Amino acid sequence: MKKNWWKESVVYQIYPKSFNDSNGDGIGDINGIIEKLDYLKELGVNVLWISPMLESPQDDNGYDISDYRRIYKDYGTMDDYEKLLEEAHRREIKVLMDLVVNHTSDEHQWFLESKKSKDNPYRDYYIWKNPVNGKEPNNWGGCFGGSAWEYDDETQMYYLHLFSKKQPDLNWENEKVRQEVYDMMKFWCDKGIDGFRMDVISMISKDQSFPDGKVGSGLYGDFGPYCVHGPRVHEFLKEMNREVLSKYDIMTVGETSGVTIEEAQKYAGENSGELNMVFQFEHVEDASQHAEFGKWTTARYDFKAFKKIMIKWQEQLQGKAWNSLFLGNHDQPRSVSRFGNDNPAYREASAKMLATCLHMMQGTPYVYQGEELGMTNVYFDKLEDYRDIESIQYYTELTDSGLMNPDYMMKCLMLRSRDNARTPMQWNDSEQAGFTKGQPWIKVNPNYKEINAKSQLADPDSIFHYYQKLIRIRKEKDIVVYGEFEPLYREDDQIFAYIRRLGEERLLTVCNFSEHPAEMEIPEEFTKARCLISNLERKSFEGKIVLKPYEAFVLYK
Ligand code: TEU
Ligand code: CA
Repeated sequence: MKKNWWKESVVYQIYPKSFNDSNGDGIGDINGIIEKLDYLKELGVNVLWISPMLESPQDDNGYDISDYRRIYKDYGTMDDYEKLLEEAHRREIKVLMDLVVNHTSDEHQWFLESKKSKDNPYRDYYIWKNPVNGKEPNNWGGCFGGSAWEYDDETQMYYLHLFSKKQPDLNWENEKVRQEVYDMMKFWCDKGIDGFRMDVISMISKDQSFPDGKVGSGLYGDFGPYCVHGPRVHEFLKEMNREVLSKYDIMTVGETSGVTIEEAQKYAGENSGELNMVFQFEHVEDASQHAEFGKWTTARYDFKAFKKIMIKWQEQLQGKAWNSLFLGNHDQPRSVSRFGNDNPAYREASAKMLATCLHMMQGTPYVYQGEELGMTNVYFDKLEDYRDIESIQYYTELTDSGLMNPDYMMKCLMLRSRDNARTPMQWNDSEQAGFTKGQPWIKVNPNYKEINAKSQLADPDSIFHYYQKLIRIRKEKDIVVYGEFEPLYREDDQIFAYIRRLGEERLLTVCNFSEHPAEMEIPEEFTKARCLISNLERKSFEGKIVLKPYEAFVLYK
């Protein structure tokens, strides 16, 4: 397998609004990130993916960009950003920019022009359609609830927005749009960034017939079959690769929800000439596929289905494409609350177990801010505590329409809202968890007195230090990066175990995903193997053993 620096990296995702506030206005900022670079260096990560920091009205916390060449004022200045790049690079840490080019903000100059008149030079930068029988051009619903079309009085036409109405979709059919995007990407590469995480890049090409979608349990039709992995998406990405990506030594990861194994190979196959890797979402969407209202369910994840999906991606991309490994991000609930157990009795053990399972697989691991501390869901039980546009709009739509009972919907938000991942980083046990000297834009999780970076840095057995060790093992051992993957106990309903092989070397990872003891037998191949890491200080690794709840370890030979 070809060696690449991005295969050997560990990425840390920063959600800048919630990471560290340096000036007391309650909003994280660039100087706040710079202050914490030594912390990140100590953890051992070598790539940062920072969620969008460009000028934006913040309708979707920066995923609505109004100027691609200007830093959002509350985050700092271009000088601050350049200093961040310099300070990160000085510590051998690379920086990925979040590229949001499926849509812009409706306050972007292009859109302000576009909506002025039908013959404005920017008109075709966006997707405008005439009303059909006085109504929306088709029945598509947006990702945040409501119709995907918004009527504009000025020219009496509708524009498409797959996300909020303040996020109009760019028209990638227009060559000028593509050229603008490529020029902007070059601008940032020339500034010295080290790559891109590409927001909903799988949705940039739309079926130009714009047909109605299937209506499920909600009020609107599904645009999926016509906009996700649309007709020209691979053509566009190959063009982007030729024009920009291939000219720099950068890393690219596409956010491609709905991606299948086959599609992933097109986007990120070893020789696809598109991207280095993609995020797949099957393992975090599984419960939703069976629920009536998509992600809005209180159902807990199904371990066996989860394991099956993870194994499938390991086995089927092997030697063909590269995996992105993640259990959480700014759109997902906290991983320890979701896949582990955030009850104080099990939180530490299960957070370490999840990290073990993920970091020893083949692929590039992503750590979402606070995950290295075992930060948990916040479980806000009042709508006014929520800030996320998706949570607020869906709550309103589903309860106003009578489709869902308000108490039940609140329970769904508590488990599934994106805000669970967006409460401030817990730095220490002082007021507001040390995140800000002012009032934070979103409430701090009340458990910050027990869960915070300061106490974990002081404790050699903390989750933080466990992550540090896992990252070190990956750096020291090629087998963790390049070894072949082989699952064990496929059908077991508590244990996730697998072997990695590289030349004569062998690695065994064993994880108990349940809160009950689990029996297993160590494969003979691993007799007298050495333990590299163990979350519950196990001493014996021979023959039949009984794993404790949430126990995990890694053997090496
Ligand atoms: O998310 C894309 C995406 O598919 C989301 O709709 C996701 O399914 C949802 O958040 C799950 O609840 C990206 C960004 O990661 C997200 O933060 C943005 O809101 C979105 O694009 C629009 O830019
Ligand atoms: Ca600030």
